Amino acid sequence: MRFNTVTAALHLTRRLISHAPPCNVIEQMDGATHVKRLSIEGNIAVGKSTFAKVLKNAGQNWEVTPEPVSKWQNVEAATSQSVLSPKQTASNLLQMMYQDPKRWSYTFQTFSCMSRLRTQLQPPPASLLQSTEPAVQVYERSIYSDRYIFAQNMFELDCINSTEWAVYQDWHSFLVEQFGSKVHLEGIVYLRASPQTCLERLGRRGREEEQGIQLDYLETLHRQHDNWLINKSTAVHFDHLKNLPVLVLDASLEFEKDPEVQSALIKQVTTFLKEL
Ligand code: UDP
Ligand code: D5M
Ligand code: MG
Repeated sequence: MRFNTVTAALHLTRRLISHAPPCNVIEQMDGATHVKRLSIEGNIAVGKSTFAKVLKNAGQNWEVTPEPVSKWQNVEAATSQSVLSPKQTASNLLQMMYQDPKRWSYTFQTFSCMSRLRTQLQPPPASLLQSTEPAVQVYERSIYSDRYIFAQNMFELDCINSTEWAVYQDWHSFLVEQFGSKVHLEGIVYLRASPQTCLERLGRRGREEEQGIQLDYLETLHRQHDNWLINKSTAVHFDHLKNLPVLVLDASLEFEKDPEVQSALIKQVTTFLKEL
């Protein structure tokens, strides 16, 4: 009898889950504003984090989620294996990847994609959900740039072998399909500047692990971005990604300390959002 009751409850729960609308629809049903989800994409050091802060400070209803670089610089602290013995040192996976890309690129891709997936699965903060104004959740990069920019580039540069690439694509597709609309975006903002400008900004930022990066690596990443987001020649495997609106912003302009350039860029994002 007890077994039957539990089984019936389980059946009911499964039915409710299988008929549950995606979370963004729930938000609309609750009367709260639909939260639009955007990612900011672009080459290394083009200015994504800086632009994300500009958006956040613009006084609008924008929540920004930065890239979890510090987790990649200290793997133990980012995982449950956080208690290090005196002989152990923290693993800086970002540094390991740049120092020995053939050995560590695949490992890096697994960790970066998992950390981004966790981030993209977080529900928007209550302040956005309760807002009556249009609200936007902005991510710095996404599980899609992980695959269609970096992992693909590493494969083409022979830092990931064909077996690793096949395994990567298999689990990446599986995760995106399983999590469905929870990881969908409504649009992409592509910050675009020449690889030379990115190299100069990278030097200015002075992140230690990146100091060996050469112009030709930034050039390959620039081509990957253009192929995915402008030329649309990259083969993507998810229908929702195929027609995703993309706003290309000219990030070669020095916007960090120029309020006029900033407001021109914000205006373009605001217009783009209205059309989504
Ligand atoms: N930066 C700059 N001018 C700009 C935008 C950014 O000099 O208009 C600098 C910024 O201060 C930082 C470096 O470029 O030192 C890289 O910027 P960020 O970390 O935002 O780049 P990301 O890697 O996140 O794209
Ligand atoms: O990106 C942060 C740093 O992390 C930069 O050195 C690029 C690197 N990065 C980010 N994602 C990946 C993946 N998926 N593979 C390899 N390297 C990656 P920044 O652009 O500086 O904010
Ligand atoms: Mg950044």
